[in-house]
Amino acid sequence: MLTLYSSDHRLHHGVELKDGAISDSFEKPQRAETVLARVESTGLGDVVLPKSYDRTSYIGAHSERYIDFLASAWDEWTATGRSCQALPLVWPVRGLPSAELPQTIDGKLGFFSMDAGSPINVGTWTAVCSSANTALTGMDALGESARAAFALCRPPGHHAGREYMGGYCYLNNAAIAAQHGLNRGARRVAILDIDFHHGNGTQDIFYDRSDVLFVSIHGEPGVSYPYFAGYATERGAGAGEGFNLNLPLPKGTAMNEYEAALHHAGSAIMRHAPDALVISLGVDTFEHDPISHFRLRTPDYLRIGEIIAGFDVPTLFVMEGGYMVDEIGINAVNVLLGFEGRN
Ligand code: OKP
Ligand code: ZN
Repeated sequence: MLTLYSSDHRLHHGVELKDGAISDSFEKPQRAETVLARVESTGLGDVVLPKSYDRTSYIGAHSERYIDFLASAWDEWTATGRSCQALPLVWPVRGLPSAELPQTIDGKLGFFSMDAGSPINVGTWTAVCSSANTALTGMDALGESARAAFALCRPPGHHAGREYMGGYCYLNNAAIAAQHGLNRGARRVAILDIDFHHGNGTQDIFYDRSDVLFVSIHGEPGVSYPYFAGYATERGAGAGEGFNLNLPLPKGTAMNEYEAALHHAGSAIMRHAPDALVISLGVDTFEHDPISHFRLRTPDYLRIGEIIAGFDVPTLFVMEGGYMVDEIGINAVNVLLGFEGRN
């Protein structure tokens, strides 16, 4: 399987508000480097650089004004005399009356975010574009008739909505790749999100559309981030009704129950008969993940890959979360090896 990877992800390294104190983000460069090292040591296949794409390739999944905001946020922030990372501090929650776009960067940061989990630094936009381009190049590989490809994206993308960042995410790499597949002739695409956290951003982007089926298996929102999306009752709207499938599972879920959910997801995906399948591949479902609450074990990831291969759809794997840095490489690549029948 071909892997797409750019070291430009290193240009982004952020802070995180953790237990009330500012510290180093769990979402750090070493994550992608550990996965790359495992791709190489297992001989998964060639590793190639992503191509470049212009900003128009991100539109469709995102609005133009959101992309403009991301591209200029660092300059607007530093123009106010600040040199630390940019973080939002105020949000337009229920009950606040204005939907007007603010004119200054402090207002824009809140307007275009769901939480304070996506800091903006000097290299963030370059890294974010390279991550999206990695996913786009992976979709192009499927278009050139590869059976599968692995977009080793960083930063992740699935919490980023049409007009907001959050949860370490800026551009929604999986959604951008899915839209690109449609632009290049796919009639229908499915996205299966197996990150521990609900892919609220991907759901947001395709909620009213029937050409993209979104399926997510995740920790139940009553007790798991992102808390405000991911219930089974969210089934899509308008033309998209029935094309959004949430499969929330309780804390402590292990492979038995997880596997049942994965088969359920598989039936929905095969019914959709997509020309391409995008997997939002998070391995924070691991038993020792520091921020999540499922109990999957290392060999379970081989089985997950094997089950996904059984859906028999050209498949693009897009890297999302996974914060147990020592094991993220082994677990993520196990999914790919399992998919290829190397288990
Ligand atoms: C990103 B991805 C929980 C804090 C949650 C944000 C988590 C973002 C996860 N104690 N902070 O889905 O892996
Ligand atoms: Zn996650």
